[in-house]
Amino acid sequence: KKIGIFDSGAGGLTVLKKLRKNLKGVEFYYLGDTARLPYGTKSSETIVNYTLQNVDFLRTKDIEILIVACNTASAYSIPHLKTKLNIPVYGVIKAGAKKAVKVSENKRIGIIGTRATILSNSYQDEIKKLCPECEIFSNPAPLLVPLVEEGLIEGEIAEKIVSIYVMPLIENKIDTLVLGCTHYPVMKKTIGKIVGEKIKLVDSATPILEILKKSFIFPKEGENKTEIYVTDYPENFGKLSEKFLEGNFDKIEHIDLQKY
Ligand code: DGN
Repeated sequence: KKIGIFDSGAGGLTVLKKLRKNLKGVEFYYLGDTARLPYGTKSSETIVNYTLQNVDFLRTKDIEILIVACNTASAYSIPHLKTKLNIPVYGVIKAGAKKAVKVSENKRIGIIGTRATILSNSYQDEIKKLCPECEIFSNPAPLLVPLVEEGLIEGEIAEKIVSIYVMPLIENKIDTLVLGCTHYPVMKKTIGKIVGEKIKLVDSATPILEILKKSFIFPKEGENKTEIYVTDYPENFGKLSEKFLEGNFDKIEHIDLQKY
């Protein structure tokens, strides 16, 4: 199977990591649109345009499944992608919302994400569809994306910033916190330290893996192949990828999306 995955930057690597660890015999094509990151502060039109261009590139790799490993792009682009493509398309929001409803016991769910994701109300709508009685508390946490892209994921500064974003949610007695941005799981240790053990963290990677396993038959054996493409300098991204993926990949290359 050939799976295409994209994010605005390194965040989607948290999804790629999970899939690489748990699936066999898959060719992964990852695109990080680093030249145009962040998406989380942009308008819905811009986010949709960027997404469609990213997908035009991934289609040149003959992908059979598309994973939108970016909550911001998932919030605005899934219907556009579904009409444009004749392959299965999975966004991280629906998957994450379903998981949050499943694990929450007190039905008080917190969400952090980029400003665009929170403003789109996508998580809120998906959760309400599945659980009308659920109470939802959300807070945009925009500074976490640059912290992750800079590798500043632990320590005093990271903890302070995480606290500012999650404290208001904790005060509302949530028992589940959705990490509604694929960058955030990289900071899971820090986030876990701030929220404490009682609050369950839901990220985008596990629900996507579960959906794929349910929907397709994957080979039981076979090496995976991973190619990474970025729209800006590959050097830094290569270093980040090694760190985030905890393993090597077959290639990393700069691409110019104008050509696709
Ligand atoms: N990783 C992206 C997400 O899940 O929303 C957003 C990162 C960004 O572009 N700000």
